[in-house]
Amino acid sequence: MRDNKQAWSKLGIDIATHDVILDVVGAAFGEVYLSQKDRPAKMDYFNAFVAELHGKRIHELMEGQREGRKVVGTFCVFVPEELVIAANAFQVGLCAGAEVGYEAAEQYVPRNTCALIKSAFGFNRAKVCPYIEVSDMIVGENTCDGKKKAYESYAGLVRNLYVMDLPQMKSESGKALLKTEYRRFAAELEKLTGVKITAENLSKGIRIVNAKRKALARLASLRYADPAPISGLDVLLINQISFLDDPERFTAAVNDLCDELEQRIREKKGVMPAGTPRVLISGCPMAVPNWKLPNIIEKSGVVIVGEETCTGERGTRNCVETSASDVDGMIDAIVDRYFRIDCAIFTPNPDRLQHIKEMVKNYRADGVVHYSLRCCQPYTTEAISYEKALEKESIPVLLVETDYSAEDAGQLSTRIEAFKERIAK
Ligand code: BJ8
Repeated sequence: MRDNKQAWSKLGIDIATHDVILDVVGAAFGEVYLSQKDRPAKMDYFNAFVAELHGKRIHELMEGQREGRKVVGTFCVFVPEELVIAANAFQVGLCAGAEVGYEAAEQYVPRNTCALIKSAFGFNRAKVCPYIEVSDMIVGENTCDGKKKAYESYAGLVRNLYVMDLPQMKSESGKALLKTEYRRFAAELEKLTGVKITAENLSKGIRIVNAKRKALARLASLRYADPAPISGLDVLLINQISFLDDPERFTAAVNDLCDELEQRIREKKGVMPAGTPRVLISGCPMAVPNWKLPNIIEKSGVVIVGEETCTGERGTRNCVETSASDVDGMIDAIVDRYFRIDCAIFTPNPDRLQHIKEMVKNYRADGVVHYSLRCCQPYTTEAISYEKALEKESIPVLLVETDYSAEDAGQLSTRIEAFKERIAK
């Protein structure tokens, strides 16, 4: 019998505060997720994962550590899971999706820092994220200014912070930098785990992560259908879980769900009626349990059919090419894949706008809700020119800037209602 509290105590979790947070997340999950109508039955796997968010998976990671494996915690989709798996380590995304420990966080980062960064500090200071505490190494990355400066203080708060430099331009020298950094990361992983990265284990890592991406791409393509066979809320949840779950088990669960969705499409069974206004969400990532905006959108009778975010297609599209047979060639193929991620930290960043347009077409979206976290310079800045460019092509856009608090929920719902009127067929 698993004893969660014993495991959390071992990790130094503040049990009392953690209990309160789990209660709040559990209640929010019931209200946001379990209240949805006509959910696919195979969502049960993902519901169960949430019920055990800090339980079963943490035990698995700790069990792995007892067998000598290491845990690598991350905050960004630029960290190549293929290398982590090759080094026989676990990769997990870290808690950064709720308003927790802000007062303590503001001792390290300014008040007007985006919610995601503040939350990462808050979870650490409040000692309520077992994924942070179980990590043998945490990877930071030089992406936006907020993150890159924040890691300077974060380094003093966690056991083993490793910072990866990342390019800011899609140039030859930018790509060369990414190659250098992925090789340096591979060497660091070898040092951490004592496992040499070989052609054999790296091709296994590539195969596992490619399979996960293919399953998510399959799921995404099923959302072209009208009526939409699954809600945006559910797909967001699946994407959030993809950062935590065992990749092979997760892939099987997603493929299972896709089988059910294909059947639903044949039967024309949807989560909302055919003809419901459809939107694409584009912008900042939504870390678990940040479900605020999608919940407001779908509760207003608009269905989300795609996510151009790092907890959506930006993070999962494109597989690593598999023709290389040596480690160097495989790392090159990994670089090729990741260098295509069109995060707003790149300048200029025309691929992202192009991708939004393609998604609008493929998913038959009636409009785009652009979501930025307050104080996020890269995404709020791109939002301005993207709105103009999309509206020029008659794609309606709603710009939303928000955070993790519930304060603006009423105002957001009013704006979504008005947007719904605008895009209704
Ligand atoms: S690849 S989007 S996961 S950096 S919201 S912290 S950008 S101020 S999260 Fe990201 Fe990697 Fe890019 Fe994706 Fe800064 Fe903006 Fe905050 Fe952000």
